[in-house]
Order: sequence, then structure tokens, then C-alpha cells
Amino acid sequence: MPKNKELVPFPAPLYVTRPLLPDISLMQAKFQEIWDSRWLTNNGPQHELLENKLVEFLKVPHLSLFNNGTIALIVACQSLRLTGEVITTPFTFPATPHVLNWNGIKPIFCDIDPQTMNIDASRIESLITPQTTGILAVHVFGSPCDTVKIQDVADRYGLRVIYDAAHAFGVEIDGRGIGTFGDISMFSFHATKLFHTAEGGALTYNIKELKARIDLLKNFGIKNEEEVIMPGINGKMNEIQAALGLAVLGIIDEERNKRKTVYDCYRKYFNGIKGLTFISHELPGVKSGMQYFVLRINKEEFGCSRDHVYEILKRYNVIPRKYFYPLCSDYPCYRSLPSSLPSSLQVAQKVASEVLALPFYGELALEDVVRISEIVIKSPNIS
Ligand code: T4K
Repeated sequence: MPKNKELVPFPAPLYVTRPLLPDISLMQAKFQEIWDSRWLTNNGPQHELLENKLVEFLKVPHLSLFNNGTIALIVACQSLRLTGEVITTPFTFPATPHVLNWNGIKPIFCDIDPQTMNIDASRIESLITPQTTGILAVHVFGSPCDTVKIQDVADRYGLRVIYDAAHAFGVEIDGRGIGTFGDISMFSFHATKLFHTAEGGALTYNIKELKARIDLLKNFGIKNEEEVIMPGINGKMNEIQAALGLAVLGIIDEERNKRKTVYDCYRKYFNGIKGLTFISHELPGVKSGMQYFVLRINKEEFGCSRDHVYEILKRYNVIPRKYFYPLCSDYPCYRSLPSSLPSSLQVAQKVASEVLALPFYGELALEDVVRISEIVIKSPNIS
């Protein structure tokens, strides 16, 4: 049990996030519509409606829905015919490099920027070889990558750019939807995301011609009853997922406002504390998606390590996450790659040892945010 007398453990676990759920009556009405239509998947009316609504919401010209973000990303690589080597970040969820692997592409890990924690655009050029066909960058925690520098390198070397925008739903740069940068962007609609369809995802892109190819690829390559014109996969979102998405879409602005209040509360507590920094949801010109609240703990300055804070929080029934530790380049399936050498990824190694995602969702009570913050701040003094 904790030694600190003032702090007591929470009666129930406080998770890093909780799925946003619309009123059940809304879903019951949606279920009725689906039952009446007897149309459960394969481009039904809910699917069509959600696609149209998301095009508008995300401010993108074209969008294709998927059954999850990982399959969407696999299809993105297929649709751009990426081969050989693709430069990516080691500081991400396993799906990012795995998608390359599933396409027979070698991931080339590039170190990250110490502030944004995104791929360091100034290091990409030195990793390009005759085998490089693309860049797969991640808008980590919803903070935008350096899209200008990345596009500049890509244009100079004739490379394709895919953004893993799994964390960046609703993010805008100077009023422009984040899904309009690069060739293709992928959004994840997993239950843990601000906008979700329980499982799901989407690809967004500017080139109209890609729509036909992407939609064929996610439906086994079936053109019509007698023609299968490419080796596709089953990436289709079903009607129940789409209906849930339609209901969730109606409440995410309210959720974002609530999360802003939670963010402000954390910020108040952590601002100015030596050794603690956190991701900003107030970057100039950027509309935040309010997806995660991530602390960075500098062991020397704060007085204890990220791992110590993690253990102390768990003792008090707070379940934070070390997103993203270990680095993908340290997984057994990738660590023998030349680009995985820790000495080439020094910033990423340091960042991965410092990050801690704290509970962050609209329903989190502010008094709980205060208690979580106090536990963090007192961690160096709790053994
Ligand atoms: N690229 C990036 C950069 C990504 O972060 C992700 C996914 C992808 C690609 C792939 O997209 P998808 O194929 O998933 O669409 C979670 C999510 O499962 C994953 O989607 C997400 N990134 C990742 C960052 O977070 P885990 O392994 O941390 O999930 P889990 O089950 O531990 O959930 C976290 C917490 O959320 C739990 O402690 C409790 C709470 N929770 C979770 C679920 C599923 C609930 O309260 N209810 C729930 O239903 O990966």
C-alpha cells in the first residue's frame, strides 16, 4: 500500500482512455434502420452516409472507409505500389512498420525530432537509397509532422508520402484538413480514438483516380461478378460500425471541449515543474484533435524516472501507458536491421524512455485529474 498518507488509491482503475459512447437510444434507432434495410455490409446506406459526412468533417476531397486502420494502411501502400524500402519512424505503434513488412517492404528507421517526437525531416535524405520508394510518417499524438520539409524531400527524389494519421482525427493546419497532406493519409477509428467505429479506419487522398483503385483493393479486387482484376483484401467497414460512427460524430465536438478542460487542468498542475513537459494542444495555427495527454519525464531534472512514476500511478489504480515504448526498432523482428542501431536513433531512444500517456477523456472528473497530477508530482518522494 502507498506510504503517502494524503493520497489514497482510486476505488476503480482509471484507464488511459475510455471510448466515447453515444446515447444508447440513438444506437437503437440506428439498429432499427439497419434491421429494416437488411443490409449489413458491402457499401450499404450507413457506409455511404458516413463517407460523405467524414469528407466534410475532415475537409478532404476523397475518403474510403475501412474495417480498421492497419488494413487501410496496408492498402495505402498497395495502391501506391510501394516496394523496396520505405523510410519511417521507430517511435510509433507496431502497426506502422508491420504494414510495411506485410507489403514485403523493408522499414528504414529514421530518428525523430526531440520536440514534436515525429520523424526528423532533416534526416530523411541521408537514408534514401536506390531502393527507396516512399516515406511513411506518423503525426504522433496528433502533432503534425513537418509536412513542408517532407514533401520537399519526396518531390526531389520522386518518393510517395503516406501519413499515418491514426492519432490526428480533426486536426487542421491553418484551416486545412491534416488528411490532405502527402499522397494518402490513414485515420484509425479504433474504440480508443476520439472518433471511432469500435474498429475502423479510413484513407484520405487528393487524387480522384485513387478512389477506384483503393475501393477495389479493399473488396478483393472484384470489379464485377465475372472480373477480379487485382489481388485485393477484405477491408470493408460494415453497417453497424458505420452507424456507430455516425452517432459518435455527432458528439465529438462536445467531447473535444471537455478534453480541453481536462488538458487545461493538467497544464495548470504540470506547468513550470522542473523535469516535466507535455505535448501541447495549442500549437500555433493548429487545431488540435485532443487525442492524448502525454507527459515527458526527464529523470535527472524531475528526480525519478518515467518507469518509477508509472509504477507509483499503478499503485494508486491509475493505469497510464508508455506510448511508445519500446521503439519498433527494438522489436525482435526489426532489431537486426542496420537502421535499427540505437546509436542512429538516439533521440527516439531518449524520448521512448520519457513518455507517459495519462488518463485523458471527457468524462474524467477534474478532481481526479488533480489527484492524478498530485501523485505524479509527489512520485519522486514516494518509494
Ligand atoms: N498507427 C498508429 C500510430 C496507431 O496508434 C494505431 C493504433 C494504428 C496505426 C493502427 O490502427 P488500428 O488498426 O488499431 O485502427 C490501442 C489501440 O488498440 C490502437 O488502435 C491504438 N493505435 C493504440 C495507440 O492504442 P492498446 O494496445 O494500447 O489498447 P488497449 O486495449 O490496451 O486499450 C487502452 C486502454 O483503453 C485500456 O487500458 C482501457 C481502455 N479501453 C480500451 C478498449 C479497447 C476501454 O476502456 N474500452 C475498450 O473497448 O492499443
